[in-house]
Amino acid sequence: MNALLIQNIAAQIAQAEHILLLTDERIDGDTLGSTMGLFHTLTSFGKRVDVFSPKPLPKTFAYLPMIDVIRRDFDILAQPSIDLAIVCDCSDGAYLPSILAKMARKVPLISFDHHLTNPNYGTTNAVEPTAASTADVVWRFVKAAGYPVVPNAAQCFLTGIITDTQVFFSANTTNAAIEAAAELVKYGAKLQEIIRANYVNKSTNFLRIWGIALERLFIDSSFGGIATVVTRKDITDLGATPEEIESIAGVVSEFLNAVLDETHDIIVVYRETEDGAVKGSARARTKNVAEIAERLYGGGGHKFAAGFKVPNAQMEQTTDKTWKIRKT
Ligand SMILES: [Mn+2]
Repeated sequence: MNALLIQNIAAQIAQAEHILLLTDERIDGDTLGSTMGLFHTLTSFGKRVDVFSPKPLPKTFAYLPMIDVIRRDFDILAQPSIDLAIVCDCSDGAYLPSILAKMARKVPLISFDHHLTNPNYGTTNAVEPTAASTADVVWRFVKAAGYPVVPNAAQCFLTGIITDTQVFFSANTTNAAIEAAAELVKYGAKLQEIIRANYVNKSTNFLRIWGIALERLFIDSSFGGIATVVTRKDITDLGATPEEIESIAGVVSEFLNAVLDETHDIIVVYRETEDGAVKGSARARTKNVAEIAERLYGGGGHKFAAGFKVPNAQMEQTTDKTWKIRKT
C-alpha cells in the first residue's frame, strides 16, 4: 500500500461521521479479525462504528473481544447517518450490491483485501495479493496512519494472521506476517488463546469423526486424487453438533492437503447432509479443483479450494476401499 493510498483512506476515515464495517459472507478468522481489529481501532479514538455480517458467526470466534457488536439485522444498514462503508477480506464483492441497496444512501466503499482475483469493486481498494492475510494489510495501514493500538485490536488482527496461515504452516506465510505477529503480541495479543480456540479444543466426537475420515481414505478417480467420506450414520452415531458437522469437511480437507506427501495433489472430503444431499470439499496444491468441481457437479470456488453440492444423493461404498455418489 503506497503512502498516497494510506493518506487517502485515513482522510476518508477522518471525515466520516458514522462508519459501517462489513465482513465477508464466507466467515473466517481473517474477515472477522480484520473487521473487528478495525472496529476496536476506530472506536478507540471516538469514531462511531457499526458492524454487519451477512452470515451467523461460528462459536469458535466467541473469544474475539466484543464480537457481539456484530449484527445481522438490516436495520443497521438503513441508518441515514452512515457515510462510509469498509469491507475486509471480501474477494469478489458479489454479495455487496444486495446489502448496499438496503442503505439509506450511496456511500463510498473502501475494500481491504489480499486475494489476487479481487476485481477492485470498491471506490477505494487496498488490495495486496502478496499479503498472507487481510488482517496484516489492515494492521500495516493502522500503523502507517498513526492510529492508537489497543490490545483488543491486536488480538483481532493476530487472529486473522494466525488463521489464514494456519499458524505459519501454510505456503502463503510471509516475513511480513511473522513480523506483524511479533508486533501484535507486544501490543497485547494473546497468541495461545487464538491457537487454543482455532486449532485445539476439539470435542471427542470431533476427533472420532477424524478417525473415521482417516481410516476411509481412498483413491478417487473422478477427481484424480485421494478422498474420504463422512456419512450421516457416522454423525448420528456420534451425536456430533451441527457446528462440528459443518466444519468437518473443510477442516479435514485443509489438514490432509497440508500433510499428504507429494504424490497426492488433490484431496476431496464427501459428506452426507441432513437434507439428503452430498456436499464435497476439495483442496489441491497445483491443480485447478474449482474447474473439476464445476465440470462434475456444477460446483465452484477458488483454484486450490472448491466445493460442490449434489442434491438427492448419498455415498455408496462400491468396493472395500472406494466410494461414489449415488443419486436417491
Ligand atoms: Mn484472508
